[in-house]
Amino acid sequence: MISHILAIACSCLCIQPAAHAQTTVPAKDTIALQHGAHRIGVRTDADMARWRSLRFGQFIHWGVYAIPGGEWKGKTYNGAAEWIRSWKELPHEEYDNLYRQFNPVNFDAQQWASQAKEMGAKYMIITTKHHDGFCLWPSKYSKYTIAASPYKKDLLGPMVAAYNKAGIDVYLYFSIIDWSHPDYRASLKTAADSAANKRFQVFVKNQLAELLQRYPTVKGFWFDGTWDDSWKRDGAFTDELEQYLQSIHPGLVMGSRLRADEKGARHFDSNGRLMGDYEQGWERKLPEKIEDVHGNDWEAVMTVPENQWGYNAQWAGHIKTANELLEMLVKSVSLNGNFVLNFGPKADGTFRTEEQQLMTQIGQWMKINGEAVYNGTYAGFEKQDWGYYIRKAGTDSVYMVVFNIPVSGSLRVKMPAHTSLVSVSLQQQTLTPELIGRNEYFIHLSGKQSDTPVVILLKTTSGENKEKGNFEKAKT
Ligand code: FHN
Repeated sequence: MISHILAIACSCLCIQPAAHAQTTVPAKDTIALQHGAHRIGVRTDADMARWRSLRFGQFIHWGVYAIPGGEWKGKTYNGAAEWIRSWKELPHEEYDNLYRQFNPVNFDAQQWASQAKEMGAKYMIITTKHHDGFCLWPSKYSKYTIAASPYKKDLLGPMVAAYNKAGIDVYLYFSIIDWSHPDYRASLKTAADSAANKRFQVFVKNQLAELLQRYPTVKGFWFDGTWDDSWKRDGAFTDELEQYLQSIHPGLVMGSRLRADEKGARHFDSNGRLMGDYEQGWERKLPEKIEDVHGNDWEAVMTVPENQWGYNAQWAGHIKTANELLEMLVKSVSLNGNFVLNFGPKADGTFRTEEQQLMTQIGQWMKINGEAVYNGTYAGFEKQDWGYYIRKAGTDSVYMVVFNIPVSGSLRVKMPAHTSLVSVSLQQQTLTPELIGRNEYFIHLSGKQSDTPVVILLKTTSGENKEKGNFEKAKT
């Protein structure tokens, strides 16, 4: 066990057995596990507190798959663009030689970082290598890297430096699936497979240590592809790996996609307890209510189209708008989660116009209203149809982020027990709430329609409401 990640159960919220939204919650531990969760409740150290306060991240999927961009010889691939190598229409030898054309001459790390900053992102996650195995850094453990491309230069170094300079933390996405590596096995059927898998584990460990050594300012890893049977079978290895990475870079933040327990359970161990620092299963979906997250830290990752992460020249289906994405961000924060929005740059290192526009639109709102998002937490107020409440962590300030203004223009606010309302404001302008029930108000927004979410600040205080009113409970 790692002492600094051992957090003593701090409240009844923390000691509830963790459970994935789709699994049943066991009442108590029943199975003796050596490689299950090593912590009860959330991590309470400064590194984790920082991750939790950032709330909004940018995901970047970038690699040689940006060259075909979801198309090959006039045909369109139906899946996610970064999976195109698995399509029978594109022979492996051809895909595996695309790196010879990967030359992102227009890549400008400063520009990437400044547009992420403009959008309001406080952290970013970059695909150091995706399932195809192509490394964006010149790894000494692989020949299939940026060093072998016409571009030749390391992409990660300048990226990490530029984002850090812009005040943005960097996390490294790393795929355990590696289609390029001769020892990679999805499942282990023979003794030879097992031997190859052992060698592959050493390779993975070496590459991860190399990344930490090359880019020491990174804050954590974002693992992917850990659903393979070969990975799930060796819970002891995944546990040792997590501890090894923590030992060389104390404080790293790593989600629940890294480990399996000795019975092959992922995300949550066989007793239903979260393994890793936060729940990493919220991909292209969000929880509905606070109970769904069981007191755990969590993060959602989201695509702009339905399921495209890498660059796809032909975005199809519904394309999310800035307001939809802002609603997802706000909803996540209101439920104690982080929200990470994905972008898939082109092979030349530039971003498509639609993504640039989204970053600008989101950024315009964040510039004015970001204070409601950063360091935001669940507010403990009864949810209303107009939108979401977010509490600034550890304070009496609660933001109402309004996405649906009712036709009446009146927003219902029910104060939680033993909490009273001190003041209401909308961008420095004081609003006068109308008491309509016991500790229940209308905030009138008549005439204040808006194209973007409206943020109202409630200052509250603990204690009973002195403004009693004359309300009598109906006898029924
Ligand atoms: O297969 C990948 C997919 O391409 C993408 O990288 C996403 C990002 O979370 N992860 C995997 C699917 O879960």
